[in-house]
Amino acid sequence: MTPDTDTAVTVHPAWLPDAATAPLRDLPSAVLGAGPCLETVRSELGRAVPVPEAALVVADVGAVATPSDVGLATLPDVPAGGHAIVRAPGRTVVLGADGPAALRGLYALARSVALARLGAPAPAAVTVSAPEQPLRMLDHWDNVAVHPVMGQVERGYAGGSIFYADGEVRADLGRVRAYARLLAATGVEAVGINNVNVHAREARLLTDGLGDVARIADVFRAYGIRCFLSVSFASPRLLGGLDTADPLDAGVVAWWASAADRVYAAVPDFGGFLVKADSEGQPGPFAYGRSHADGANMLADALRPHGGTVLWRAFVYDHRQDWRDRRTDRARAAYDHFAPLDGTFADNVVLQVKHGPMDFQVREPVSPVLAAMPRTRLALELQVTQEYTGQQRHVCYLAPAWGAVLGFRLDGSRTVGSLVAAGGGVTAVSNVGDDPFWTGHPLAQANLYAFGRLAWDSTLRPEDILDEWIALTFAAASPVALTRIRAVLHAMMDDSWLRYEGYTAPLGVGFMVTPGTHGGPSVDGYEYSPWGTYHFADRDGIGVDRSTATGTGYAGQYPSPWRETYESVETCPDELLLFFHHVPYSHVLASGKTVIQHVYDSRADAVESLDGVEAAWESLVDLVGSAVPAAFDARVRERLAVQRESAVEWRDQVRSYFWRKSGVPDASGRGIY
Ligand code: GCW
Repeated sequence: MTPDTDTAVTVHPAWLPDAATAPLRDLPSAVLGAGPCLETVRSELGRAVPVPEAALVVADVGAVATPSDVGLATLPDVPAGGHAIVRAPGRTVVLGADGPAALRGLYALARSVALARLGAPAPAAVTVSAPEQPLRMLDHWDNVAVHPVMGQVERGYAGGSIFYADGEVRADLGRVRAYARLLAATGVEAVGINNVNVHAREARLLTDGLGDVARIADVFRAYGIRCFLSVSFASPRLLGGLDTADPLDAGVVAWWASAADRVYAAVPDFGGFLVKADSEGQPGPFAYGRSHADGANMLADALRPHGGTVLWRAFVYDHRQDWRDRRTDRARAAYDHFAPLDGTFADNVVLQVKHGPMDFQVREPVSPVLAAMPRTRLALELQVTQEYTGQQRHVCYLAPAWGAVLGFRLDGSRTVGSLVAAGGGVTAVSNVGDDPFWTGHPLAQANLYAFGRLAWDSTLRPEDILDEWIALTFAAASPVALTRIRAVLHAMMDDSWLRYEGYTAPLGVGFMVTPGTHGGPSVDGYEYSPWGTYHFADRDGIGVDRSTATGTGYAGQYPSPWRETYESVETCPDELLLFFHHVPYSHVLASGKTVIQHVYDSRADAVESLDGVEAAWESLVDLVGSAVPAAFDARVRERLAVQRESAVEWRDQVRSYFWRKSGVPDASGRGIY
């Protein structure tokens, strides 16, 4: 299934190497249906034959009048947005609800063929699959022009942008095509192609850049993926020459309506606008005394005639707070701003809410906003790019963290996955750049893969998703090699998120990172800053009192039973203890250890557990080369060495900091400075 690319660019095939797709391409096949995705199916497959001779039939169910059209006796039900795969004697039939779904069904078949090599049980004669989340989107924080501080990809750890180079949209979109193909195979169906911090050059994508946006959208369309643009709320002033961006101003309303008309003239299936407003310095409705609903609904009106959607971000807080002020709590901000607006957003507005109340930390409680707005369409926002989770230098497989969020019963009964599936879906910040391995660390590809799969089905187990990724990525390995690679990658990756948590900020307190870059340890880096991210460590204790009784009241934003669970030091889960409470170092955790001894032990244990990781990868030396380029192996080794160095730094700084602060010796007697 080699796509007909127009590119000279060579990239790693990630989870779609030839070996993973050859078993299907080698079959005589028939494809029924029209449109760009069915054309992609045709380009993926080999020899075309009439249906009666075909061993593989792929069809858009809309193009199928009778079962015999696809060589079957009966047709299965095909769910909206999904596919059915029928394995009849001598023939496999993939039926998609539409063109994109047929294409995704083809990739699902490739996945199941690959999994069979890992010994997965044979699939049933008919398997049916439908997406759990309507919206399954990746956001790119890519700038067209290189930003003086943030570079080309804000929080990017994989090189430059795949979309933009030299201040323009790339002439060769071959890498974008290869990316679209990979995403389609995970189930992702939308992308935001520019940074939510919209600078001057990027704002113009909405106007004079539309021809280029259309070129990008053409590429994604062939893979069933819609494009969104991040827009500046100040566009009427920046681009339209108006003297206001007031959402209730008639001139502003008219400007946005005609801007939307022009976008849809260029990109008929355009997804809509993604907006970061009144957040970290981005313009918004507050400047005009208007609410977020006023702002979002005005944009929604402009998009409505075309079927477009506004994705409005809830990441709104005071980033100029006074660290001396203990009553202001950044964690409260999204709820305080948005919960009172429930029921006031237009029906084509989706409020995009970060998974935690702070900012993509390695451990946070689930955002209470997700339970507080039953009359608003909501999307969960995750971060695949590893801003606070190792920056694609550390191995940190995030599927367990995301699975825990999606499966969390936030109102005591419904999971987060089901709450957002009701009207929105799941979005995430992409970790991809123009790096030959896409993601900097080759093993970080698994996070990109896992995001799409969890958006499709949040009940998938992280270790099973990893199996899929391994079976596909290493499809060229011999069965013996594959078994060994699988064992080693599970050992390296299954617990890598917990390992990363183990040597970084403890017990949910968060941050402790180098200001600006957010990489590497700096325990007090943000302690006296205006960003609202404090741990409040002193000689006696640490943590943030967010209880209702004595703290900021954040715990009271949760529905029962969580408000009670988090309110009390006794019932608050250990892993979130310092997020919700300020406790003495002598506080005893459920594990029986004191907080301070836990801080000492976990940092040291987590670094010691890296020995296993490096040794395990090295044991694969003769095996991985059969399935991936030698450079893959070299890159993994290089990153493992960097991870160790960084993890040691984390361990030593955090342990030494708390020893110096508290004067409490480490009972284990391990090195401290
Ligand atoms: O995590 C923070 C990042 C910013 C980012 C912001 C956001 C795009 O440090 O770089 O800005 O979140 O989500 O808007």
